[in-house]
This record gives sequence, C-alpha cells and structure tokens, in this order.
Amino acid sequence: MKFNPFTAAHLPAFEKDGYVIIKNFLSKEEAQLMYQTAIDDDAVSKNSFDLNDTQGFRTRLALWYTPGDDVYSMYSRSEKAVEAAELILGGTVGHYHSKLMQKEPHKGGAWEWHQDYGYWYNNGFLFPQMVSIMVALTEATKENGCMQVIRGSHKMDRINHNMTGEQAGADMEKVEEALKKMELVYVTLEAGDALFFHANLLHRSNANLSDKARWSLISVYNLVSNVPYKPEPASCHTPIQKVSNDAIIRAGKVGFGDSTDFLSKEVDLKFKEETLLNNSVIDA
Ligand SMILES: O=C(O)CCC(=O)C(=O)O
Repeated sequence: MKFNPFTAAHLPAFEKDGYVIIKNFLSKEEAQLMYQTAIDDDAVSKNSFDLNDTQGFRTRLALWYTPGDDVYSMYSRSEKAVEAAELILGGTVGHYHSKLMQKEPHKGGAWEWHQDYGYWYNNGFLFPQMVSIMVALTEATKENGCMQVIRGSHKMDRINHNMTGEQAGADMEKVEEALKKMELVYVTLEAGDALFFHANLLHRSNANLSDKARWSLISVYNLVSNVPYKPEPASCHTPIQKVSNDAIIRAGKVGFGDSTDFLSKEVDLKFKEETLLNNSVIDA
C-alpha cells in the first residue's frame, strides 16, 4: 500500500517553522503493535540506558544504527517514513539511527535545550542534511513531558553545545534570547502522530511527573551524500532498503535480532565528553 501522509504541501511549513506535525502517521494498530513489542522485548530492556538530567531524573533510551527486520525497522524502512525524509532532504537517504525513548511515570527525566546537529556536527557530518521523525507510541502531553520546540529556531543555524548533566545542552544565552523572539510550542501528540523536525531546531522536554508512560520512536535520516569524515556506522550513507507500508503490520510482534548494533552508554558518554568538553575549553 503506497500512501504517504507527508506530502510536498507540507514542505513550506517545514521550511518556515523547522517542524511539521502529521496526525495519524501511524495507524493506532501500528503504534500499539510497536509499543507492545517494545515493552515485551528483552533486547530493549537489555540495551537501554539512562542519561541523568540536571535534576537527578533519568531519561531512558535504546539507540541502534542499522535497521533490520524487526517491527521498528519495518516502520523506519517504510515508504511513508523514508520517502518523507527524501522529500525533505531532496535526495536518497540513509538511516543514521533510531531510538526508543522511554519516559517512565514519575521517573523519566528531562531533555535539556539542544539542537541535534549541535552534537552530530562533532560526529563528522559537514552538513545538517538530516531530519528526525518522532512517532508517538503513547500519548504525549504536557503532564508526561511532551517535546517542546522553538518555532523557527532552525534558522539560527548551529549554536554551541556543552555537557549538561549527561546530555549535550545548547548555549543557554542563545536559547534565552531565542525564546524572546520565537514561540515556544508544546508538541502534544496522540499515539501514532508524528513530529518531523529539522536537525537545527531547538527542542527539549520536561521530566515525566505523571502516572502515564511517554514512549516514542525517533528515526533519523541522513542524505547519503553527507558522508561523515569520522567513523560512523555505514547505515548513515547507505541507501535504505525500503519496504511497503503494510510491512509493519505484516511483521507482527517481531523484536530486535541478535545482530542489532546498539549504542552503549559508555561509548555515548565518552564521545560526548571528548567532543563537548573540548567546546567548553574553546568557549572559556
Ligand atoms: O523525547 C524527548 O523528549 C526528547 C528527545 C530529544 O530531544 C532527542 O532525542 O534529541
């Protein structure tokens, strides 16, 4: 079934605001299947790690690079996701990574203000020719720590980032000025809705102090010509083997395969510390 809810008609809004929300990008059945698979998938619990925010809450995620045949990858390789990314970036895309974001009730931590390219830049990508699609697997509300974005902030281009807790955080002087000029938007979503956002869009989210989990899947696509000059998994510049949209439901409850190349917390922190702590020295 070839159907794409994201069309060329959405491009002017993406260009102007740095993001677009598409309601029901996943059907309720698809979102429920992916959520249920993830919560029952031992590989998710084994390969997830916590990042501390500045308030001592922990935000939990599992991140992997090369898409496989699991149900999450059937989504990230689906025509509707890949062709939307190709439309936005203007060419063939690879899969940089996907991550399952798991904000548990009363525990899930905040994400500090940042641009994704603020730290992907340090991974050797010369151009911010990358786009993220976040699909809500559960409802995202103000109470459970939905994403917040600064509308139009991608036009500022990349700003400096330093370590904030165990995360990469944007230069707050710039963020505070941005908030005086541009609108802060709370991205509330129902399960299945998607947020498409630019690699330089400033975004954050609050801790989840509610009784309801907030889970989402964020898939990041990179233009295949944007080959990083530092070693990064080849999936980011290898054209994705697309599958039809109905492959998600056809896959059924299939979790991660044994060869999935997950990121570990140690590697994530070592890299951020090496690159972002250098920024602090330069900034001082
Ligand atoms: O899921 C969230 O609340 C924020 C995630 C985020 O900012 C990111 O992955 O870059």
